[in-house]
Amino acid sequence: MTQRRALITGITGQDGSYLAEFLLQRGYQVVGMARRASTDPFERIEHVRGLITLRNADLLDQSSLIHLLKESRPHEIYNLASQSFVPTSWEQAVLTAEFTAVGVTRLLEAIRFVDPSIKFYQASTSEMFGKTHEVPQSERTPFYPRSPYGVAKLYGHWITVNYRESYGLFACSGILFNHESPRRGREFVTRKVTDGVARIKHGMATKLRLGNLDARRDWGYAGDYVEAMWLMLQQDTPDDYVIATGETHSVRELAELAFARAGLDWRQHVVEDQDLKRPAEVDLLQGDASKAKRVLGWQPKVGFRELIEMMVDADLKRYAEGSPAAGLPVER
Ligand code: NAP
Ligand code: F7E
Repeated sequence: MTQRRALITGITGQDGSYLAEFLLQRGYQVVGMARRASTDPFERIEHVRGLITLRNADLLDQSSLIHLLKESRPHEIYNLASQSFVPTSWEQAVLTAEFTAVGVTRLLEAIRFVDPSIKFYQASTSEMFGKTHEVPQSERTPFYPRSPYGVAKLYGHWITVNYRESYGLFACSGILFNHESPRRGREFVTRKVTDGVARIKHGMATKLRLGNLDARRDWGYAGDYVEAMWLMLQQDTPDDYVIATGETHSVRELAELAFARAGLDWRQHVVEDQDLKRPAEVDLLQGDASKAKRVLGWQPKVGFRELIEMMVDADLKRYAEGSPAAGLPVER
């Protein structure tokens, strides 16, 4: 049997690193697409770097994508690359649309041009639900995005559905709710909190500034969610699936739990900062993943408490070991 080949865009990101590990364990040949940078962005994939092939291409550059597909000839493509931080999408709205929205069309066009039998996974998001009045949210819930990021992702979702219906491509859209890990970027709230807890515990800071403490999210573990991406591409027919834990927690609960893990009282350290609040907020997300459970046989394994404690422990360890990356500034 021929060895399966997978191409991952966004290989240097959180999900890219977990998906690369997952596919390597299943015997895949993994090609990772990275954009050229003057500094080394490969910290998250250092441990598998010798086992994968890295190629330069950019979602902004159509011919680089066509060339990459011709050269690597993947059976499956996982499109994880995007500008993924919601606040940046207000500051760089047009660039976000270029990467996160039109970038998906560029990749789908490259598939059509090079090999329409390639199976395609699009990283869609619960941010597409935005201002929703239905709880929990499923594949049937109407979309109402609340940021340029959410709007761009909604385009990516619909163009994936459209290319499936127009050209018969095996194209799936995974509507994933927030998923986190010790490899999460430090600007996202879970990691910002667990990193902040570790700094405070190690005497490097006393306060942690946060925005909206009342926002509620359905937070799962990234390691569990990459399995769902793969399962979608192993079905007989392409479809779209919500991936979530079904539980929702507030940022306040997250802070309470994370500080308590380190023996600290969150109320003595957290400062609510109006400047960190968003122009338009997504107040409450809670997913209904019953379709994925029924059709894919997918189940989340790591619960909220276990996830946050895993992240706090990893950050405490990092600072205790004096890891150089531990000292990087937090952006927000
Ligand atoms: P992440 O850590 O921010 O990684 C994003 C990746 O995209 C990085 O590898 C980045 O490369 C790459 N990228 C950005 N612009 C690019 C471009 N123009 N060309 C090529 N690569 C580019 O994101 P993540 O948390 O792993 O999420 C993976 C995907 O799932 C994203 O599309 C995100 O929007 C989506 N998503 C995430 C969640 C979540 O909770 N994590 C939930 C739903 C959907 P550099 O290293 O060069 O910056
Ligand atoms: O914010 C609130 C903030 O930045 C979560 C991305 O992966 O998941 C992520 O998007 C909530 C929001 O994630 C701070 O207002 C309070 O309500 O961790 P976040 P996000 O915006 O939900 C989705 C599914 C994606 O697709 C995205 O790519 O936390 N919050 N205080 C804060 N958020 C941040 N970042 N920083 C704060 O200080």
